Amino acid sequence: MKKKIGKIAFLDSPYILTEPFFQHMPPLSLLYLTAYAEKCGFEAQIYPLNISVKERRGLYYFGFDTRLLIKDLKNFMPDMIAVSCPYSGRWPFTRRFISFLRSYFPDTPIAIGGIHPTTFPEYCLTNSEANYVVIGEGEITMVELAKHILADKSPYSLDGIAFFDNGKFIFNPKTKFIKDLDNLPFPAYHHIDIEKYKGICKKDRISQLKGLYFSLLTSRSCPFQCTYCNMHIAHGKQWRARSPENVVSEISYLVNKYKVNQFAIVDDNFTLSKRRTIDILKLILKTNSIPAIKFITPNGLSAKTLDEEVIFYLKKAGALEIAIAVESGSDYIRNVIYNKRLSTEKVLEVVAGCKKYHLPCKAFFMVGAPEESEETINQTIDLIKKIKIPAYFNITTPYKGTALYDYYIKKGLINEEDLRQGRAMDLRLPVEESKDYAKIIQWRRKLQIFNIIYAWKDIITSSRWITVNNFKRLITTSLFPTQITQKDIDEVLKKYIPVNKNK
Ligand code: B12
Ligand code: SF4
Repeated sequence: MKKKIGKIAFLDSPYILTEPFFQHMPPLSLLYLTAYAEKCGFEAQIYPLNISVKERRGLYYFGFDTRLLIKDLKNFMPDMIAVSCPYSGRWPFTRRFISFLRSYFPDTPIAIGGIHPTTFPEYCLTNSEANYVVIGEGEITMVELAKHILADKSPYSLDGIAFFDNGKFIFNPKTKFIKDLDNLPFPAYHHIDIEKYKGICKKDRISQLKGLYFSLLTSRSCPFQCTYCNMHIAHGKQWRARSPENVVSEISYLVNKYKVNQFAIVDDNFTLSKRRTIDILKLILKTNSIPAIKFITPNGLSAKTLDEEVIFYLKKAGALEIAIAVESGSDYIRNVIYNKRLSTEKVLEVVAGCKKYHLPCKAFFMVGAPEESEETINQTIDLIKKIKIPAYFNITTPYKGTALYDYYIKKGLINEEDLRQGRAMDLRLPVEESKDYAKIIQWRRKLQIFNIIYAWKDIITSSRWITVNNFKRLITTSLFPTQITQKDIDEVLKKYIPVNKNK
């Protein structure tokens, strides 16, 4: 066997949530990074989270059995450790987790990546014991970084890197993105204990899919400019798409190798090109090596890219449910504040199309935009009454790198430090300091109650999938939401991520 050029350990980082929402598969980012590092001649190992514990007050902790993890890592003896921080709310955990790793591996270079370090590279480096931040899309930079370190060369000239060099902060923004995604290897599922995940998915069913499913990423980025979205800082402004043949060959590979025929399509904008979407769906239907598959789109499709023909093919090719991002019932909030460029008529048309083809559809909304008021909340209620589909409500979060962020900072509505520390991050983390917090929570609850009345009646009386547990979860999170406080975070960190400097 050809000798590997070095070893990289890719680790997820722990988190807490108010729902038992364990990751049903390791994050795609790590699966892609691992696969690419292997393709480039590295020995790579992926370490997904392996414990989930119900904490007090309805909080759930997802993390590592740390003793086992250290044992495994010591056996592997990586030349480099790479840790993911996939969203801001995880930062307090990622940071502590890095200190934990550092106490066992004092000299091993640690790189971090994901949207939060990408947004705040200098802060994340000065406030953790990591050595490098890989900015944005990470496959190529990560491999180049590891090669530089092994060759004892400074990564000074790499695209998309941040680090300190003798106290001087070096920051090279991300400017080059992978043009032809068909050249990437498929995610490294061969490193995953599939049986274990089958168990998790069986026990904890949160979507319409029954049992194990795989995530599929058929494209990266999105050309739209919603004012609350900062995905561009990781994946650039240009939409890059895999060919239908490449996507379908991945599906065929996964179905045949793992005997799993369920998928979650997690693109930023899967349906942007109508031609490509329909080509993928038709190809799925005519490929003999693929039996009937089922899929969902958990992070939302752009409603303005959908029409009856696309909905027809989505349903025909196996969509069990789609989600659409509506964000507000107020045209003003949706189009002026959020820049969605999506009319209420289009939302109604898409929902009607889904009803026509019996494709269950759910809607995502946000609450708490600048200029949100009783009036705009009532407009959202009016829309819920009309569409009568299940709706989910997140709190508007002005991530750095968005137009909304600039607005919030200018108006003094948010403190950048809260965002940096991963604190002001939707309802799941403490944002009680933010000025209109209590009002936003009240609005959200009002919307949730209307949603239960108007949408869930429709579901319960229809033949749609629903479980007692899911319904219980909806009622509990709507009427008695648990709020995570800083104290909860501190306690969980101490309890589950021990940091012992004398190791
Ligand atoms: C798919 C997705 C999900 C899926 C995840 C499915 C799965 N199996 O992984 C679901 C629907 C579950 C989800 C949930 C949430 N998500 Co989400 N999600 C996304 C989405 C659309 C794509 C992520 C993805 O897989 N991309 C594909 C991979 C290949 O790209 P990537 O993750 O960016 O990774 C690349 C680079 O970032 C980098 N990289 C990443 N990690 C690392 C680590 C190292 C060491 C290195 C070197 C590089 C590196 O290299 C990777 C490969 O190129 C992003 C938007 C986006 N495009 O980033 C939002 C996004 C990440 N999610 C977001 C949020 C807020 C959430 C939630 C917290 C929402 C909520 N309130 O519930 C939850 C968290 C739930 C949880 N338990 O983790 C935000 C984060 C914003 C922020 N600053 O925090 C994003 C950016 C969307 C947004 N703009 O609002 N999400
Ligand atoms: S459509 Fe989605 S991915 Fe595209 S800019 Fe808007 S929120 Fe971001």
